[in-house]
Amino acid sequence: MRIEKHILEQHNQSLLKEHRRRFDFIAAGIPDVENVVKKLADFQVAIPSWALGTGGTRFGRFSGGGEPRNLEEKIEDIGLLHALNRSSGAISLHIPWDIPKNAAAIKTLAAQHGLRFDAMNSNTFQDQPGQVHSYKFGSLQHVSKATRQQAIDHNIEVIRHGVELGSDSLTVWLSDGSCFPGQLNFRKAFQNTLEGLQEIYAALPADWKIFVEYKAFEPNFYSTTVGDWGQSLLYTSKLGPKAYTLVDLGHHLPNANIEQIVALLLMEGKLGGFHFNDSKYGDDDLTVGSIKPYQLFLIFNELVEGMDARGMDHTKDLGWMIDASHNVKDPLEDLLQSVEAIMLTYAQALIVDRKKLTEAQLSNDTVAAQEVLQFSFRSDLRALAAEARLRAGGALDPLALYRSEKVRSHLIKERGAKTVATGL
Ligand code: PSV
Ligand code: MN
Repeated sequence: MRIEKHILEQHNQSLLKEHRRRFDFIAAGIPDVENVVKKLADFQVAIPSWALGTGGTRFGRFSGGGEPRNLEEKIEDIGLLHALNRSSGAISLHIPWDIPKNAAAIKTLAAQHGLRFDAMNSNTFQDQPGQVHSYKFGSLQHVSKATRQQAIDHNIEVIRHGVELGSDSLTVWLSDGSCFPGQLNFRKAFQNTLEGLQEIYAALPADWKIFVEYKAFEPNFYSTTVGDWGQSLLYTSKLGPKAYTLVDLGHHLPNANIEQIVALLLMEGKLGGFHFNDSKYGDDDLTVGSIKPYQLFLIFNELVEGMDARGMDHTKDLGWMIDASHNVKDPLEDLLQSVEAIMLTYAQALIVDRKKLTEAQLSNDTVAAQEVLQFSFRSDLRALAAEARLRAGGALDPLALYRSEKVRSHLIKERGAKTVATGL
């Protein structure tokens, strides 16, 4: 489904006067507000192809209907999001959930929606029909060379698909690990995994990056072979300059100081990608910013400070992706909320008074440092994000327009109430 241009314009027109009032008010208090709005307009967050269906747990899955039935429909859904918010201009594929049958046609379709292909994701955490060797006891860490080789070959095949689509990075998330003490020799599991990653690394095209994603637990509940940022950094340091660590917000033990992890990885030039979500307990995959918005702000504060310290381009030097999938919301509404939460938090980090913060740090003025950060966090910057969208041709209130256009009902009519998108 597409939203007609005149409908979008009508929507914006109806909200314009109130928007102007809000924007002028907040803009008056922000030095260099134009620069902030431009950065917001340029910032794009990739949507994973598995987030367009309702997620499930082992206890059940409750589809809301109208889920995309194939890759073409997934692209159509992301194109719709992008038309509404102008900030979802990339798609991230999981192979084999979304193997493009005709890569050239898929690339053209995506381009028609203004989308490019972000990082490709391999999958060696599930067995696929007809697969020769099982990943029940791991993939790259496996004690059998044949299983490891199968996992290596799969990753190389994913790179090949990515090259055809114009992607330039591979994200490897391994569920490898163990469920019980004694099950694994930790050193051998690490070395097998490293050797496998080295073979995959060797197959990367010259301009590609590989992201090694870590996760504290699940599906393995005793040890994980890429379990934390230290282990990921060990692999990526040994692999070489094209290897980076990927931080997924949900992959830490409770209360981990993610902002400090981000700061140090950036300092080392080893932060490559980011997966956004939120959680209360573990890898809950809830909407980013819905549970711990202050933590998200502190992380963005380090991201902006750390990227600026290295002269990095916010828009393309890190891979930004949403990685969430839960059980109760309309996935498209959830993604609109997710992108909005990211934009607002990015904006808050952009307006932090760095000079004042440094002064406070250098004079050990803890109170002043907190005041600086919380001033930004408590600023309502929704009008800045809306202005960026407006200038980029998007909707002032994407969610309201999505609802008033009854997008989900149209999708159900078109695709059916019982469709199930590929993914978890
Ligand atoms: C694993 O929990 C993860 O975060 C990885 O990024 C996967 O690719 C994704 O979720 C989907 O399973
Ligand atoms: Mn992830």
